[in-house]
Amino acid sequence: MADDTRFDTETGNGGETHQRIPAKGDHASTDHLTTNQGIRVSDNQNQLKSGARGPVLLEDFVLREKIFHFDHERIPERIVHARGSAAHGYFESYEDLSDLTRAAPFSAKGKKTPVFTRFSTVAGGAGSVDTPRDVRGFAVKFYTEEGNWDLVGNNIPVFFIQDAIKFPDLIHSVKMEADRGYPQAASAHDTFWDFISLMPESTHMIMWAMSDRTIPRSLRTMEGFGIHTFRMVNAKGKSTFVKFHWKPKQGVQSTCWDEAVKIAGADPDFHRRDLFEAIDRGDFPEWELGIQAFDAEFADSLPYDVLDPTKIIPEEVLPVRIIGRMVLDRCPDNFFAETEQVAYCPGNVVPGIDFTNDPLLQGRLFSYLDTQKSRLGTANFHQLPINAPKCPVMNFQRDGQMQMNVPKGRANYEPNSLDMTGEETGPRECPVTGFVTDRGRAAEEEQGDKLRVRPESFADHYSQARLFYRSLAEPEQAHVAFALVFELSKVGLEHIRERMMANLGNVDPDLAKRVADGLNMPVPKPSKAAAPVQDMDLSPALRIIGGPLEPDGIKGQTIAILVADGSDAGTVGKLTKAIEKAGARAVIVAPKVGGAKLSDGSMLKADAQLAGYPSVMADAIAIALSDEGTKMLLKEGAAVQFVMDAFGHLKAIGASEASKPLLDKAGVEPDAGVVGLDDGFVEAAAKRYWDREPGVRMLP
Ligand code: HDE
Repeated sequence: MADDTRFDTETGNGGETHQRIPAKGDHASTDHLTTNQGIRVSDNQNQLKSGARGPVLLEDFVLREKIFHFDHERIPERIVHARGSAAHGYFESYEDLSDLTRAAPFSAKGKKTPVFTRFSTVAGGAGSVDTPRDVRGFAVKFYTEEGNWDLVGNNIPVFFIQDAIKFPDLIHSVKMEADRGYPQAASAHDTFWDFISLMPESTHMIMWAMSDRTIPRSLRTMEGFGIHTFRMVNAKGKSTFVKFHWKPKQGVQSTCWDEAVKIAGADPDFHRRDLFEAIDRGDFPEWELGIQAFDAEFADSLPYDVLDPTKIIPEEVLPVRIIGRMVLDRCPDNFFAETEQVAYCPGNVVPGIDFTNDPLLQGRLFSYLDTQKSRLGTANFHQLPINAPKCPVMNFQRDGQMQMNVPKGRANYEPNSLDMTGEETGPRECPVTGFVTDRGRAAEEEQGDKLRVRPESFADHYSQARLFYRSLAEPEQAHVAFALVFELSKVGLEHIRERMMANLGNVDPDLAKRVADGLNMPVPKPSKAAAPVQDMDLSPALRIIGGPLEPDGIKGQTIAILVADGSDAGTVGKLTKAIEKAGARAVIVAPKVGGAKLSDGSMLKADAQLAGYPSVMADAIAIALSDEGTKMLLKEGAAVQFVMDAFGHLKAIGASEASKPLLDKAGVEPDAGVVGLDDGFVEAAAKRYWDREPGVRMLP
C-alpha cells in the first residue's frame, strides 16, 4: 500500500484492529514517524517476524532502536533537590543600578532578561511527594546578554552548616537511612536528629525548618533567598556586599501540618500541578527581587559575621531595597529536556556579580559542575538548549562526548597567528568587557597561614535562633514546638532527643519546656554554648502571620464550592462570579463528576468529584447544598471529612442554611471563619482562623 494513502481502519496481524492515521506530505515534512536515522516507519504496532506466529527477527532495526532508546531514558537524579518543578519567565529591572553593579540585567530601568526558575524539595527522590516538611530550592537562571547568571537559592535565608566540608554528612543524615532505605523525603528520623544535635551551628536553620516555612501552600507563596553574602561590582570596580531576597507578590502562605500530610495522599504533585495550572490559565506568579546592600564598614559593625551562612541581617537593621520583579509566564514544553536537564551553578556569575569568602559558598562553587558532569553525562551539558547562554559562546574548548557544535578551521588554541596566513583565528580575550575577579577588601586580609579552623566570629550558634523563634507570631511559635515534638517523637534513641532539647534550652527555655512536655520527658539543662547567647531586637518581618507578606485577599487562590442535586442555582452562580472577580479560581465539587442538577433544573458540570477532591486542595470552601443535597451527603464520609478538614485546617467555611446538619456532623463550631454564602464570604475566605486552632488540636 502506498505510504501516503490515508486509510481509517486496518485489520492487523493476528486479527487485531487498530486505527492508523498515516502522515501526509513530502519528504521535507515533519509529520512522518521516523527512526533516529530519519528512515520512515511503516508500522509502529508490530515487530518484524518470520511468519505471523513465528520468531522475531534480529534485523528489525526499528524495534531494536526503539527499545534501545527506551532502555536508556533515565539519567541519575540530582543527589539533592531531585524533585523539582520549573517555569520560564523574565526578570524586569525597576531601575538603572549601575551605581552598584555593571551586571547586565540591572543596566536600565524596564530592561527584561529571560529566566528559567526551578523550585525543589531537598531530601526526597525525583518521584517523591511535593509536600513533605522540607526546605525548598529556589534557583533562577538569568540568560543575560553577557552570559548566564544563576542565583541558586532556597526559601530559607540561612543554612544548616557553615563549612562545605560538612555537606555530605548533612545530606547523608537526612536522606533515607543507609541500611533500611527509609524514610523517604522526611527529616523525622534518628540519623538526621543525631547529626543536627551534634552540630549546634544548625540550630538557627532548624528553627526555620520546623516553622511553617517548610510546609508552603504553594511554590507561588514562598520567599526566596540567595543566603550567602555576594558582591555587586560597578564599572569602576567598586564592590558592595549584597544579600538577595525574592518576595512573592502572592504573599507568603503555608499549610497546617495535618493538611500537608493529607495533600501528599490526595495529590502527590500538588505543587507541580499548582504552578503549571496557574501559568497555564494566565495567572502568572510574580516575585520582586530585593537586595540588602552594605559596605565593609557596616559588616564590621555587626555582632555576627556576614560570611557566616547561618546568619541573617534582620530587615529592621538593614531594609530590603526592591530592584525588580520576576514573572513566570510560560510552562516548560518538555519536563525532561528543561526541568530535568537544567543545570544551575552558583559559580555562573556575570561581570558585576562576584563571590565572597563565605566557606559554604566557596564549596558550592566546586560541587555543582562536578555533580552535573555525572548527572548529565558529559562536559558538554552547557550546550543543551535549556543551559545554553543566549549570547555567543566562543572559545577553544573542543570535543568531548556529545559534542553538538561543529567548530570550523585550524585554530583550536590561543594565542595563534594564523591570521597572517589569512585564516580565521578565533576569539580573543576582552580585558575591558570581560569578567575581572573583584579583589574586594584589601588583598592582605586574604593572606594567612594554611589552617583548618572556624573563625571565632562564627561561634555564636544560638542568638539568631532565639531571634527567629521569639519574633514569630504566637501560633507560629506553637507550630515550631509542635513540629519538634513530632520529629523527635519519631526518633527512637532517647539520648538524641535529650541532646536536642539541651540545645533548644539555649534558644528559649520556654521552647525547650514545651518540647519536653510534648515528649513527656524531663527538661535537660541547656548544653554548653560556644559563645554567650544574645537577646537581639526582635524582627517582626520574620513572621508569616501578621508579617509584611501575609496575603490580604484571595487572588491566586482556590475556593471549592460543594454542590449536589438541588443546590440553589442563583447562589452558586453569584458565588462563582464573586470568587472569580476577586482573582481566585472557583472549583465546583460534586458527588458525581458529570455534575449536579441545580434548583432551576440546569445541569452544572463538576470540576472535580468529591472523593477525589478533599478540601485540602482548596484554600477555603463553600457548602452550597439544599436540604435534599445535605440529606444525601450526611451519609457520605467524604463530605463530612471535607468539612471537618477545612475546619481543622483553620479555613473559612461558607455554608447555606440547609447545609447546617452537615456542619454539625463535621463538628464545626461557629466562629468568625464560619459564614453564610452572601457577599461576606469572599472577604472571610482571605484568611485562616488561627484562634480556632487550640480548640481543634493539642499544641504543646
Ligand atoms: Fe546545593 N547542590 N549545595 N545548596 N542546591 C545542588 O547540584 C551543594 C546549598 C541548591 O534546581 C546539587 O545540580 C553543596 C545551599 C538548589 O537544579 C549539588 C552545598 C543552597 C539546588 C549541590 C550546597 C543550595 C541545589 C545537586 C554546601 C541555597 C537545586 C544537583 C556547600 C543557597 C538546583 C545539582 C536545581 C543542588 C551541592 C548547599 C541550593 C550536589 C556542596 C546553601 C536550589 O551540586
